[in-house]
Amino acid sequence: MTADTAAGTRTATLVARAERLFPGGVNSPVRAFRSVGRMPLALERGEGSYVWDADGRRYIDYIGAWGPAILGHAHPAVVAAVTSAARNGFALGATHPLEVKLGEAIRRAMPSIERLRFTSSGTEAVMSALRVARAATGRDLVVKFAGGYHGHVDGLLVEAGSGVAMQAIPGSAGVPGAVAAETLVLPYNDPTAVTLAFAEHPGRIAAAIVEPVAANVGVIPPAAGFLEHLRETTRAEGALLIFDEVITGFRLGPGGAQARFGIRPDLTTLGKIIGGGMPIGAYGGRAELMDLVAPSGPVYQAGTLSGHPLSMAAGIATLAALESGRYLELEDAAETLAAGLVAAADTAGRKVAVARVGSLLTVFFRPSPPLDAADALTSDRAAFARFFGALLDRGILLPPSQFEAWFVSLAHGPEEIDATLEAAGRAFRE
Ligand code: KE4
Repeated sequence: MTADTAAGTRTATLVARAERLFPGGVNSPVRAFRSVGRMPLALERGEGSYVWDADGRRYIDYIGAWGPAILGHAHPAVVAAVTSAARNGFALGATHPLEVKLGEAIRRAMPSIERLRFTSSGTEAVMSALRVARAATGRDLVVKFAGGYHGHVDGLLVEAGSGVAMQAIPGSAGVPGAVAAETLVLPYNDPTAVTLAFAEHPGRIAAAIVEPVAANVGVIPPAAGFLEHLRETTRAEGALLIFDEVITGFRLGPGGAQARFGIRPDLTTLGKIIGGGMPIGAYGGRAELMDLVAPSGPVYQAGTLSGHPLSMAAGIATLAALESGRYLELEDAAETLAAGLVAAADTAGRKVAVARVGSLLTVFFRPSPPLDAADALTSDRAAFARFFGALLDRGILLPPSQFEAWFVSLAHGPEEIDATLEAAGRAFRE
């Protein structure tokens, strides 16, 4: 045992070095564990439903790389596919056979995607889909929903403005007021607000972008009729409907949320699972919309590493391992976990609400499941932080925020679910 591998010190040393390198010591804010008041982990290995930190501690993992690891970490078929692709070189700078293979697999699974383009992140996919929508309609305004997270594009880093105009205000430093004002922020699951927004701004709204299942305020399912109303209203008003399926795509089933809820959006953004854990994003939809994109049309969008062969290889192997029967297994595991969490909380006399859609779930520390972001924000974050810490200390790693989804994978078997429920029962009682 060398000096720096005593319990916790290698992690502490790495975190300290990272803090001198990266803002907050991380390359993405949520990894800093700020909202749970614990020192962040440094994870250096994942296999199946387990991850190991820099001091060799093992955790059952529900972060799942924030969605991509639906098969579990380091799935042999995915590792083999990436390894073999790597032997042929990395990015080669022209169309690669693997891009065609993954593109065709996505189109087969999601028929609304007649044409698509790969990017290197979900944010780039969203930025590009918005640009296509504005070009296609000649309009500037975009509707999003409070609590929806669509990556860090300026126009969507906004908060609801006050006043009847509904025009947004910046939600981040560095976002110009004029850019924010091109976005309208509405309450999720509120059809009346959708009708009012279009009535308030006739002929000016290019698109509405929505997470068909909200997962960035914790999991909030669409209320009955909400997505249908959004589809009907955008169509009637000559605006486009963009489904941001970066999380739900290939998570809720092979056809994503659009298949589960029977809604055909005009454009869809994807990410995470389609890259199998490698950098990826994609946007696509109706052919006449996507043919507006350069070089076939006037909408410019580009990317050095778009369609990267190793991301394609990981995505192809992941989707191939996800034939429909596996989704039933996922549903069963997640339902067992959710039901067990409800029972464990009841036994401990804890008032929590467990929201679940497919293999996405959130334990809200509030008495009932939230219907929108405003509801979710009333959750008891301190109680969640204590719960997070109690589970972490028992080797269960949850996403370090009340407002994220737990990602159940095909590698979370009965043993891992039982261990999680055992630890949760003790944590609820603490
Ligand atoms: P990326 O640019 O992070 O690849 O994708 C942005 C994005 C777009 N749309 C939705 C619905 C998303 O959830 C995301 C990113 N998700 C977060 C997790 N809630 C990524 C985690 C992080 O930011 O570190």
